Amino acid sequence: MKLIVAIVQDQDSPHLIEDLTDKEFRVTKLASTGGFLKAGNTTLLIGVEDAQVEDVFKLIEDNCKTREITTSLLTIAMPGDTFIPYPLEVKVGGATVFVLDVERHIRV
Ligand code: 2BA
Repeated sequence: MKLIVAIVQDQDSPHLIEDLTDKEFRVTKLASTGGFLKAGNTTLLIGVEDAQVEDVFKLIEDNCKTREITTSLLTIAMPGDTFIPYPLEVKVGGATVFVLDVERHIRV
């Protein structure tokens, strides 16, 4: 068995969760925050049999889009202790996915 940890953009998570549950996958949604942008994203925990991992990957690929985000994280120091925001373009991936081996799974 594998545990798929998928970090996806908030906009993509409702459709992805719907497709996963339609296909009878079990999924847990966690509200998370990206360390770099400090913006909200969604982390999904999906426990599946080994043979189902590719099916889940396909649903993630179908639902998660890469987007260009403009942020003002960068600031430029100006004379007189003034800082002006500088726009920074960041490409946020469709999804960041980790696949972990599950040693034991119990449902009681
Ligand atoms: P954030 O950390 O907010 O990162 C958002 C996007 O900013 C990243 O998109 C990447 O394009 C850029 N970025 C991140 N760190 C950077 C840095 N040190 N320098 C320059 N640009 C940087 P993605 O790579 O698609 O990541 C989207 C979100 O997935 C991340 O949000 C984070 O929450 C998670 N993530 C990505 N890689 C991860 C990893 N190795 N471990 C844990 N979480 C990860």
